[in-house]
Amino acid sequence: MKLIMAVIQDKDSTRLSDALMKANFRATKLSSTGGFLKSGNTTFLIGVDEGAVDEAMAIIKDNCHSREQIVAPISPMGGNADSYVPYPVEVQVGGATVFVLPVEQFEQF
Ligand code: 2BA
Repeated sequence: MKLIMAVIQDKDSTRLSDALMKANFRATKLSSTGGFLKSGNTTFLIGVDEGAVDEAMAIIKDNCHSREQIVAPISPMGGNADSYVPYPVEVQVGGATVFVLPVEQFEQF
C-alpha cells in the first residue's frame, strides 16, 4: 500500500474530491497553509494499493491546475521582518505537489 499526499489549491479541492470518489478511491482532506504564501491550500491523504498509484496520480493531474498568483507586499509591522518582500511578486502555484510514501501497516478498527 502507498500513501499519496497531495498539496493542491483550495479551488481544485471539490473537483478532485468528486473525481476520486467517482473512481472509488478513499481520501481525507486536510486544511493546510503554504509556508511561502502563508495562504490556505488543501492536502489530500489518499491510501491506495500499489497498482492504483498511477490511476490516482492521473486523476490528480487532470483535476488540479496551475495558476499565477501575485504576492502583494505585506507590512512587517508586528510580524516577522525576515519574510518581508517589499515589492509584488508573481509566482506559479500548483497544480499539485505530490508525495508518494510507502505504508508499513494499515489497520482500521
Ligand atoms: P507555498 O509554500 O505557499 O508556495 C506557493 C508557491 O510559491 C509555490 O508553488 C512556488 O511557486 C512559490 N514558492 C514557494 N517557495 C518559494 C521560494 N522560497 N521562493 C520563490 N518562490 C517560492 P508550488 O511549488 O506549486 O507549491 C504549492 C504549495 O505546495 C506550497 O505552498 C506548499 O504548501 C506545498 N509545497 C510545495 N513544495 C513542498 C515541499 N517540498 N514540501 C512540502 N510542501 C510543499
